[in-house]
Amino acid sequence: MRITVLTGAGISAESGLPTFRASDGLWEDHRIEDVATPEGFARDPELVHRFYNMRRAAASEAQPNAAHRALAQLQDHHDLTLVTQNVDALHERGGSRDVIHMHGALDGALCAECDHRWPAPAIMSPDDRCPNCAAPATRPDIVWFGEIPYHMDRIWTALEGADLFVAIGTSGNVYPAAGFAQHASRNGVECVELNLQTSMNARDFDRQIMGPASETVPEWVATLL
Ligand code: BV8
Repeated sequence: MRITVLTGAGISAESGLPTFRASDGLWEDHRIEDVATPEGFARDPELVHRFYNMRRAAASEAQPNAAHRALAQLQDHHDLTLVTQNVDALHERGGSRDVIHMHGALDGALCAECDHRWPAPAIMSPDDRCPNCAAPATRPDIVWFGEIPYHMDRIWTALEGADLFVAIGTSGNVYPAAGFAQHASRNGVECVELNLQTSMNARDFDRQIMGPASETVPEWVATLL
């Protein structure tokens, strides 16, 4: 069976990584929409690097949970395309391969000047110079609000060609990810949502399975093995 899965912050919540909604979209009294933007970075690169340095440290300490591991098991038995909005590496550390990070990853660094990419150091600062062109223009390789998500062509194709689309632990607030269920549904794909609370786009799904991901994902995967 061809399955396309989209995960959000909810799948990493039980690994100790706070979701965006849990903090009411705030970080150190800044709206995340203000920090996670090119404008925010241009305005205060030190603040934005601090935001990602803190999240990179938290993500490297966190452990994958039963939900991450269950998706890795699913990949051994079905034609799975795993798309994540998350910037942590818990899917990979839980055993998943070929994970599509549509919003980038904390482990990646990018040069805003020459587009060079390299593994991010634990701590990044505005003074760092690009290892390729030496410009002081390094940034986390993260897709900010107002920027184009990565791998969209591959994602649209995976949504259209799936037998089943499943969204796990995402609030359906942010586009284009929030539109994936509608896109799949329009292509005749069955859509299921696994969530702790009802999402903004719940009506786009044929079915909801409510509960914590560490319970609902292994149970759902078990029905497919
Ligand atoms: C783009 C990286 C053009 C950064 C992120 C007005 C209307 C509509 C859209 C817009 C608009 N104005 C602007 C836009 C576009 C904008 C957007 O959607 N804004 C929103 C705020 C309205 N989008 C963009 O700018 C995107 N780019 O549109 O480009 C384009 C369009 C189409 C095609 C090509 C190009 C780029 C957005 C990317 C921003 N970067 N992340 C970082 O991490 O710092 S977004 C970030 O927030 C996440 O990646 C995720 O995408 C998003 C929401 O997070 P969730 O993962 O859903 O987490 P959340 O906290 O919201 O919810 C947690 C969920 O988990 C809840 O449902 C909860 O119930 C559940 N949960 C909690 N615990 C558990 C659980 N579930 C299970 N078990 C548990 N234990």
